[in-house]
Amino acid sequence: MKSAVFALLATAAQAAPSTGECCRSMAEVLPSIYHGPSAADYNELVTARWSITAMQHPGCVMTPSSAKDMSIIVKFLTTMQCKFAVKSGGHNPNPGFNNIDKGVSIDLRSLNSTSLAHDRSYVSLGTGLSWGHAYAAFEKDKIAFTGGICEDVGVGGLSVGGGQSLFQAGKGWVVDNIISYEVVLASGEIVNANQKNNSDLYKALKGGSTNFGIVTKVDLAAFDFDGMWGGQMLLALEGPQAGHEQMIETITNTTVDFVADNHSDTDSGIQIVATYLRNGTQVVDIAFSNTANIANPPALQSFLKLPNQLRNTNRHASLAELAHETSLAIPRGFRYVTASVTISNDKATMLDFWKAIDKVYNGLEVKNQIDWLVSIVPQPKLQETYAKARGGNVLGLQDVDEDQLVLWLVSRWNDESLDKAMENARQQFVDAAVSVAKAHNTYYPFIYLNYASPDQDPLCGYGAENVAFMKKVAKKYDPTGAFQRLQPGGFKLCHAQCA
Ligand SMILES: Cc1cc2nc3c(=O)[nH]c(=O)nc-3n(C[C@H](O)[C@H](O)[C@H](O)COP(=O)(O)OP(=O)(O)OC[C@H]3O[C@@H](n4cnc5c(N)ncnc54)[C@H](O)[C@@H]3O)c2cc1C
Ligand SMILES: *[C@@H]1O[C@H](CO)[C@@H](O)[C@H](O)[C@H]1NC(C)=O
Ligand SMILES: *[C@@H]1O[C@H](CO)[C@@H](O)[C@H](O)[C@H]1NC(C)=O
Ligand SMILES: *[C@@H]1O[C@H](CO)[C@@H](O)[C@H](O)[C@H]1NC(C)=O
Ligand SMILES: *[C@@H]1O[C@H](CO)[C@@H](O)[C@H](O)[C@H]1NC(C)=O
Ligand SMILES: CC(=O)N[C@H]1CO[C@H](CO)[C@@H](O)[C@@H]1O
Repeated sequence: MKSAVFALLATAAQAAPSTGECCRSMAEVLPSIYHGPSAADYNELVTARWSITAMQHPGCVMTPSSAKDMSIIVKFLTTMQCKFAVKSGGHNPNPGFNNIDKGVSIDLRSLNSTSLAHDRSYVSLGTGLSWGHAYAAFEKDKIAFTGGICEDVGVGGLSVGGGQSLFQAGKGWVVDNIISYEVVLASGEIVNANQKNNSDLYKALKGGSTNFGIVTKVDLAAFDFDGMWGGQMLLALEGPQAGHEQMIETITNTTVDFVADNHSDTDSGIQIVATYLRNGTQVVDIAFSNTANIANPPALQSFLKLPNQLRNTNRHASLAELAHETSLAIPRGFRYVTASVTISNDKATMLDFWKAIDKVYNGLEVKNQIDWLVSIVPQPKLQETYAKARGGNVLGLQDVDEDQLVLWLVSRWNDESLDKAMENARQQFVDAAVSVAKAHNTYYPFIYLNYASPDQDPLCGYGAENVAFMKKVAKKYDPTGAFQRLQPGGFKLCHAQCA
């Protein structure tokens, strides 16, 4: 195998090769994990994406099942100068972020190993796993770890993008719980990045996304866990006990008070989703969690008393069950846009934010063809304090001295002809949120990369110092800039236009 690889590399074309040449080489060196357009599973592989906007037509798909496979693939692609894309859970909806027209698509689905350290202090997860499968795999061991709140989201995307979990207040970002990354560099070399070895790469990967290499495995801090309490409460925005305006104000007050006052109960969490459906239904969905398995904890009492309740599924359940329930509201099969803005945890800003984005929504001509979901994701400043113990990250939040809220737009539709209008609506959402926050002096430049629209610049949001650091690390581990030039998907350092 090895000599065949190098023989092919030696004859690789000097000029940019065609997709056909790249895929023929892939088929030749790794036939058992090669899927060309005529393969029976090609269509399933290229459509395995959360949003239809992410579906494209690569020349071929590779499904490496080991770091060694990945090393051969990457070495080949970088030597031949072939374009490629990388996909883990496939949840990023931005066109081209996890997929590619022509080019080689690398699907991580067969990197699905799970193991528990002898001392139970960490799990090792292949980066092609979904979080739902990862949680379920360790239920019998009574072990849990930070990870996605929805079941289908991939280990890969969260491990290099940040990672918001149900353990946010108590454990911090997913990346702050990663003990070691196994990474394939542009040269094909397989390295570990952790606090001892390649510690600069380790830090840069914690938020730096697709700029350094392909992560094949993570060691993630784990802890004893035997189930939790949580579920969802559905509230009518216009109902018998309260009208729209009063509901918005009450929910806003309750949320901001919770985020401000309840760091002491780091086991309890909430996420608010205002949901405006195409049929006119307007509801607020609140996802609850108590990871210490305490039912109706004091910290969440004020939410449990909110008016206009339509449904309440709170109960004792497993992490995997709750990850399943949370996923139901944002299923596959639609075209989606997402975007995100970060603000301080402030009531007045939030009230003006709701007004401003209702105006955006109500101004859309296509209201009856779209669903419009706006999430409020608490970011207690406490969550940023965990980074330091493992050598920091590049998110630029370590010195934040106030609680924040991440505002996340998720909007969906079916008809491709609405794409432009929805990209516009997404921009209007961002503009409205930013201008309200700036007016209240509560705007913060951090943009959660995994929620960002392609028009946003989350790398710059990490701050100039982190951008400079990431550029240095990218140059060291990828001196020819292969991940900048050959993997167009994702937010790239070479395109970061920081003010
Ligand atoms: C329904 C839904 C629920 C969500 N819930 C959460 C949540 O609970 N918490 C949260 O933090 N975010 C959440 N998100 C946002 C999520 O983090 C992003 O969508 C993220 O991009 C998904 O990761 P993925 O692996 O599924 O996606 P992919 O689209 O497969 O990957 C995302 C990006 O990361 C790159 N990438 C993936 N794996 C690797 C790797 N191993 N090495 C190098 N680069 C890689 C890809 O090339 C791509 O550019 C959610 C999104 C959706 C749609
Ligand atoms: C992991 O991936 C391999 C290769 O695709 C597959 O055969 C196997 O069934 C997967 N294992 C699990 C637990 O999904
Ligand atoms: C660091 O690298 C050395 C040499 O390659 C290796 O022996 C050691 O196990 C590595 N340590 C960690 C924590 O990865
Ligand atoms: C919300 O909080 C503000 C400021 O604390 C207060 O003035 C207002 O009355 C509260 N509104 C509701 C509906 O609780
Ligand atoms: C609107 O759609 C939702 C979800 O499909 C459904 O639950 C609800 O009953 C519908 N409402 C109306 C008024 O038709
Ligand atoms: C505003 C709020 O919800 N405060 C609660 C925080 O948690 C304590 C106990 O955990 C409650 O007593 C407060 O009411």
